[in-house]
Amino acid sequence: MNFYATKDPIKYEGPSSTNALAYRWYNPTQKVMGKTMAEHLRFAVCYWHTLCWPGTDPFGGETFNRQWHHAADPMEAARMKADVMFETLRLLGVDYFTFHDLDIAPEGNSLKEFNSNVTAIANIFESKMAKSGRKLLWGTANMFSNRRFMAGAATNPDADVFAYCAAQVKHCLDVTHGLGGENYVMWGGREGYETLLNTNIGQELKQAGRFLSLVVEYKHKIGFKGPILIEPKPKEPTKHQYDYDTASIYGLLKSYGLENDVKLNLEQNHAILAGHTFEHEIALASALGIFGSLDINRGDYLLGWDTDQFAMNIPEVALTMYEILKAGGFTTGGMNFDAKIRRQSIDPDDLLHAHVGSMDASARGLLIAAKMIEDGKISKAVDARYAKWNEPQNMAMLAGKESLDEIATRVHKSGLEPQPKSGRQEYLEGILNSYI
Ligand code: XUL
Ligand code: CO
Repeated sequence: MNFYATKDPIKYEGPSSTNALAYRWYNPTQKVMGKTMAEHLRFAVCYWHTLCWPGTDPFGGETFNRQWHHAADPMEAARMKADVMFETLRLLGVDYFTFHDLDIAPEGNSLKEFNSNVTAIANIFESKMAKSGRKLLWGTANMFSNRRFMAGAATNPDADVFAYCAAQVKHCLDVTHGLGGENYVMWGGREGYETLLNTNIGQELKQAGRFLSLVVEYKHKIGFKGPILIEPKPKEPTKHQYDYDTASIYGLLKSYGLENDVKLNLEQNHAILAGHTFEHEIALASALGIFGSLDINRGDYLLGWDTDQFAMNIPEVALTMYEILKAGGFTTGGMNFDAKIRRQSIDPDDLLHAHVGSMDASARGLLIAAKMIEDGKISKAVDARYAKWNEPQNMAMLAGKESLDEIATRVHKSGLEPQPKSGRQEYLEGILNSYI
């Protein structure tokens, strides 16, 4: 299918290139701290924004007029989208893609028909993947678009919806497993509520915990090796969403005993909707041992909703990459472009410019973050702040070897008087800017 004006794969041409569709910084084979850029960044193109969204907004209709949105046969449209996805990966030189079941195939008139449509397209993927060497970063089930999910998926007051969701996720996880998917994602867009007047929170949380446990049990049953990833978001579409942020999900995982099987897929725009920075969410997930993967995008700081723009702000991306490197890098995770072009960007090649720009910003961010780590000035300053914790007495205190009254006795005996030290924030911000 002829979709893009660009026909040849986009290449690395270096920072001085004047070609608008060339990588200036993303050089997949370039080594950074012992790994290639491709190994560090593990980019993925997402189906939903790239191929399914027609450019609508709450006040206006379709602007993109993609051919497949006007095909008479929905399976023919699905096959066109599959062709364009693999053409996008080829042109960008990106290894991974991601999808919701509903992105890749039409629902039909029953779950049985939906499952068989999903399987038919997955079979097409399988042969395209074998030919091209492209891979699936993750699959996920769309349990928020159809009206049956209007009051939630697993947390729906109607037990029939819970059971339906179990059947839908089972198939989507089977398909993801069959395609060698490296993770399986669950974003609970409607797992929340609009008003407490019609909601039993305690009951809904029990359902959420049971559903997640069922998915984890099934993952082990079929030998799916990758983690289940929950994607936090505080609101939109629901007013209050249970998977609010890293901290609240950690609490839920602990209470269900699932903290070793489930990790997080963190998204920049969701972090800022929750009142956090992206790097805060990554650093916290890493400290709690539940960091998994990223949906890389950018929210608008003036708007209270999920604008899902392509990440282009290099200093911000550098701070993201710094936390990723400190966390030890990705294992099964990667950087999924859960990002959409603006609805006025109606030329097919705008999709390529968006990905290339954001991949270059990520590569620059990676290089800056590597400098931050290798130079070590920032981490030295942090280590110095905590240095006293390495003294044997204080190590014992932290390890629980002293009781509150024993510590109090010691403090009185020694006449201990804490001496405040500078946090040196502006010094550190200056150091950071020297790397950018
Ligand atoms: C919604 C969102 C989803 C998830 C997958 O805000 O980010 O697209 O990434 O369901
Ligand atoms: Co997302």
